[in-house]
Amino acid sequence: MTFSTHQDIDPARHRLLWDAPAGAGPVIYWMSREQRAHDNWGLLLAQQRALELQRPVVVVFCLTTGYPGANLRHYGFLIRGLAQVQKDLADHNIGLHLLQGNPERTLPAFLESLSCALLISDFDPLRIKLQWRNGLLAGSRTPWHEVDGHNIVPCWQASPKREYGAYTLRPKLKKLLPRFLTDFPPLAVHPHSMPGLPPQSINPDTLLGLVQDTSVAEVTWILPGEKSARAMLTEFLQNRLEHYSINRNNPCVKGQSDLSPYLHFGQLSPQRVAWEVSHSQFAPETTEPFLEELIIRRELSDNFCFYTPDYDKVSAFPDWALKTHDAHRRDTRPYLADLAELEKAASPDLLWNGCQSQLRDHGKLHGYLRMYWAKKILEWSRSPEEALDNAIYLNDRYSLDGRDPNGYAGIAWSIGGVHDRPWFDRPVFGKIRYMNQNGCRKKFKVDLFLQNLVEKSVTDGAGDDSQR
Ligand code: FAD
Ligand code: FO1
Repeated sequence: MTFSTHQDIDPARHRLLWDAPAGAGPVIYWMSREQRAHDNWGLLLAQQRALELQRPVVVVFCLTTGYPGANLRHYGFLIRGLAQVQKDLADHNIGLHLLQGNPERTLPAFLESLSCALLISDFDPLRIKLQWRNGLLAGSRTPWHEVDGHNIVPCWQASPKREYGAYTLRPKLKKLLPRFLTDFPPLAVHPHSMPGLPPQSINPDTLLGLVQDTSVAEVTWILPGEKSARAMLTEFLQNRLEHYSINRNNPCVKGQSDLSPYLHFGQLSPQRVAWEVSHSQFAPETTEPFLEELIIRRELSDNFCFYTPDYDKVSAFPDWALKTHDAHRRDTRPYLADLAELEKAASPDLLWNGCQSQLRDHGKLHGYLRMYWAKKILEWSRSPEEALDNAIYLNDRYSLDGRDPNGYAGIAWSIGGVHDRPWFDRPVFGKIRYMNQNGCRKKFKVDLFLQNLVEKSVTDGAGDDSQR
């Protein structure tokens, strides 16, 4: 297989973080957000540079078993997916090396020991990733490029500032999409082998034994890894894309793609999804609603986190939302929930309890209900601060796709009016957009949703590891 020429990787997809003379060893790709062998701009750039320099490519992943908010459910998905990436990369003569521990502690010695020629890493706007990156940059001796393999239009190219909403980001993305929404070149079998670094073999069961928080079980309805992700995409294109706009807001129907866990762990490229959808048999009117979510809404979330360092704090809310929250701090709440009650799905609201059960047992709450779930937490909390903390805690702990810019933006939208506008003033919510159960009853059959949930928990085996 021949490798495509340099111009295949648009230089605007990456940026130089640190300049220094190249070492004599391999090009190293530090995989983190993009956990896949294919359709991965970071890995493709590493291979391109290694071919120019006639060097091996080494991939390294730093596994921190105490990643904030993560537990067995998430590590199971991550580690089982990574084991598949390792095998796939081995078939391309590229080793994936796992370092256990915080990258700031483990990565410098690894780079040094191999005389790294050039380091390539994944862009990620989340705080922990910036801490890792900035900590490492302080002592860096290696030339280092960062690649945005998650956004179709690289986050820093799309906009130089925090956007007000989808309506301000959309035209900017649409202008740049013809340039960036391309197909990917294939990953080649790498011609230069890495001497002196014995191949590793990831054993998921051994590694999962190291996970600190084992209190939330893995789920079995979705299989981890790049192959399963592609199979889910194919199934969505064949069976569900056509009716997405009608079905997506109905939690009684399987109308969404269910791709978010794969996208969160980087087991599937959003650009691959967008490419396949826009080259499907369906007319633009059919595919547009899905692409609006996948591209505009998702990239708006990265824009929010990238330009808002306090993206998970009330201080990230717009001024009008801060003012309206202050004006309603003393309003009487219809019910005051504490975190333990919420976590147990023991509120007086059966629909909310159903949402929380789906999140807790299934590991993914339907998209429409996520808004209802978060807005009720606001209504029942002593303050917007408490509401935000509890919603983020529960989402990150139970959702397979949690700990993601989409989650921080979605919760900030629901509780703090981020990317939204002021609505009519009402108790507790102030001018934050209101939602209640009557609204849900107009949209879908609430009782059927609750009944399906009970039946599903019997047949699903959610949390039952014996089915793996
Ligand atoms: P589909 O409807 O099939 O959409 C395909 C993809 O488009 C999604 O995987 C996602 O990448 C993107 N997308 C869809 N809706 C949105 C949206 N509103 N904002 C940004 N991107 C979107 N998404 C997460 O990935 N992780 C989270 O933790 C998360 N938490 C949320 C919390 C709240 C309170 C709210 C209101 C939304 C949250 N979302 C989150 C956004 C959205 O609900 C999910 O992305 C979607 O339901 C995932 O299911 P799917 O892949 O089947 O979606
Ligand atoms: N990224 C890493 O580089 N190392 C980890 O050990 C790690 C653990 C982890 C656990 C749960 C989770 O949801 C994400 C985790 N990530 C880890 C990061 C992840 O791959 C994504 O980059 C971000 O969460 C999305 O921005």
